[in-house]
Amino acid sequence: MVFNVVSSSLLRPAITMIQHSMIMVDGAQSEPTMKRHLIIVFVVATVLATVLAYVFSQVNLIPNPSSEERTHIDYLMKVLLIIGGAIFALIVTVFTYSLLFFRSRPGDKGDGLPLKGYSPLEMAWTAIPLLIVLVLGSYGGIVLNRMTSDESPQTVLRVNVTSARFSWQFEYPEYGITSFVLELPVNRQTILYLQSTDVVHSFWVPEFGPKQDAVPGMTTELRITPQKEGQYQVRCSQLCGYGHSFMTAPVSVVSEDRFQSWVEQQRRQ
Ligand SMILES: [Cu+2]
Repeated sequence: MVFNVVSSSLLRPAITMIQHSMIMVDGAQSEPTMKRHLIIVFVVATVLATVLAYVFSQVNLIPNPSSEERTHIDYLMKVLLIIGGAIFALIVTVFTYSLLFFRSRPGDKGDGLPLKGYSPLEMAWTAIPLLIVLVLGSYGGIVLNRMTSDESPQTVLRVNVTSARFSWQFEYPEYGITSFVLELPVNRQTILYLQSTDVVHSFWVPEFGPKQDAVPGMTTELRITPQKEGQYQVRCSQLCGYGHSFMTAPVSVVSEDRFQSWVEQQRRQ
């Protein structure tokens, strides 16, 4: 009910403006005035969309991107924000402008013109969103495909990750070592095989980007290609009990040489 009242009071001026623009197309009303309204709306919406696009392109929601996967996700996120910002700008401008210039005057109790049967408008508002969804969906699919495909088997590092309330353990099957520190060579794809011995946990290093759940009874995979040497931290990102917030483990991204000497050192222990 409340929604109906709000939406009809908001929608009516906007629909009136669209109707006026339709009449303009039909040539039945003063063209210059209507054209001017549409140009003003277009200019204001474009300026607002440009400002939002600039703000969104500068936004860094999670600091310090440090993996190839994170770069793809951040880029996708910015494209989504910029397109969403343009749609937001258009809607807000049309609504605000309509409320200012096309609101009903005191004493005006009449209805607006009916919109039914205006095919070009209906086709446009079906086709444009469909196109946007298809393009963004395909782009999302391409990013997902990149993030889930393997690089050459010779270069890939495989690590078995075992999560348990409230710790992480990392096993390197190729080297026969197990560690409580996740040591990773820089610029090399690592495939993490995640398992849980009790409840659902989730592997997340914010700087690396994607998360993946560790589910009891199955093995899930996560691919990470670290791009910056440094110290990071795995956090569990599924609430898993009273010690959830302490369920962290150190991550160290090092050069290939230092990784090899770490492996040697671990083997000797
Ligand atoms: Cu957990």
